Amino acid sequence: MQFNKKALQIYLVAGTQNFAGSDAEFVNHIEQALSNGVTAFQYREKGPGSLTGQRKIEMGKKLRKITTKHHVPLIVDDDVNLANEINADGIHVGQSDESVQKIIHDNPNLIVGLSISTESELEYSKPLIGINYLGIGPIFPTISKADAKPPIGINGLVQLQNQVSLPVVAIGGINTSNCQSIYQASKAGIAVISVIMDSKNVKETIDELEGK
Ligand code: TZP
Ligand code: MG
Repeated sequence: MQFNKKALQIYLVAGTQNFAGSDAEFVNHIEQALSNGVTAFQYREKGPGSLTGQRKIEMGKKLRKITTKHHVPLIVDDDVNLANEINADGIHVGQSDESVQKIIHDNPNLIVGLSISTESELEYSKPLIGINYLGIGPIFPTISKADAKPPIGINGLVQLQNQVSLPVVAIGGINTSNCQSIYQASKAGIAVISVIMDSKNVKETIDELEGK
């Protein structure tokens, strides 16, 4: 799958569990983000309060419509069946998810992203062929992932990133106050949940993340 790394600049990750509001308000909030500068969207319906079954599929279809309308790639977290069912552009997997090499082999048309948090996870990823980008983090402490690994800091990001040639997106605890420190140290894009999902003014928040 051809992948433009510019999509990683401001990568929004979210599921309904990350939003205080109805399903319809969630879709509306995501659409605001898509129309104000978000460059990729990952549908990550996971953890307490998340949708399952048919409701997750229905939500995925709505998100497919709005991402297509705004020309933003749609990546599905850790659910290849859903990714195929809603005709998503990609799949994002973690270390413990279904064999990454099998996913790549079975889904040659999907963008594939892999999460990396440590040196040993990086070593695991090196022989894999066909990954399009790496998600590295958590960089800072996060409230959005219950089983997050310890934060690796900006030094950890740079150390891991220096060992790979794949495009990288940094994730975990990134907000409007600390994003500049990432841009100064690294060419990685940023992936965020709460700074956008909790924002009362999505346009202003994204402008700040863009350094405007
Ligand atoms: N993976 C590592 S940290 C994280 C994920 C999904 C959560 C990021 O959320 P936030 O609110 O931007 O810290
Ligand atoms: Mg996972």
